[in-house]
Amino acid sequence: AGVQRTLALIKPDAVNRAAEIEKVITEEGFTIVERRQVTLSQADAETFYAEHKGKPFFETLIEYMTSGDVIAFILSGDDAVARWRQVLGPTKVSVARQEAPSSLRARFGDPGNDSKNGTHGSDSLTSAQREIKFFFPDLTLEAALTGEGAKEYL
Ligand code: YYY
Ligand code: MG
Repeated sequence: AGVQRTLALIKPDAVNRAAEIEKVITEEGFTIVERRQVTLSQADAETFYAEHKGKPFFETLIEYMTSGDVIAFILSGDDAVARWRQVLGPTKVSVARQEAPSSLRARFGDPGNDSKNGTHGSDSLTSAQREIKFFFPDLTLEAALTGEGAKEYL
């Protein structure tokens, strides 16, 4: 797939373990191009997760995502979109612990609450472009995707 950029998030409950998660990011060969810690408003969270509006878990998810800061990253690397999803593991922490015990969601998620799975990753290049723009609106999309003018955290 070549070099891609993807949007990674550390969700509220896992922010206190950001150092460990960032270690995994770099050990897995991704470059952190941009990093930003933010508090999402209700409207922000609803926009970010608009595709899930109306689903039974939506309200819980929005409440959770606004319960504390999140840390957003633009990650760069070969086949970054699919490879970051692989590092995350399955959506449900209980499943992740069974099927991918070394995955981030197995390690940093809360198996008691499906919303609290620790980390997020864009599910496609199209989503990555939308999500990068959402968290880093001050970068032009081209800069966000090519790295021109971007900071590198190495
Ligand atoms: O893309 P991914 O994060 O792996 O899962 P999605 O199906 O897009 O769901 C987004 C988000 O919603 C998920 O990370 C946790 C939460 N969630 C939930 O609370 N309960 C579910 N049954 C499914 C998802
Ligand atoms: Mg998703």
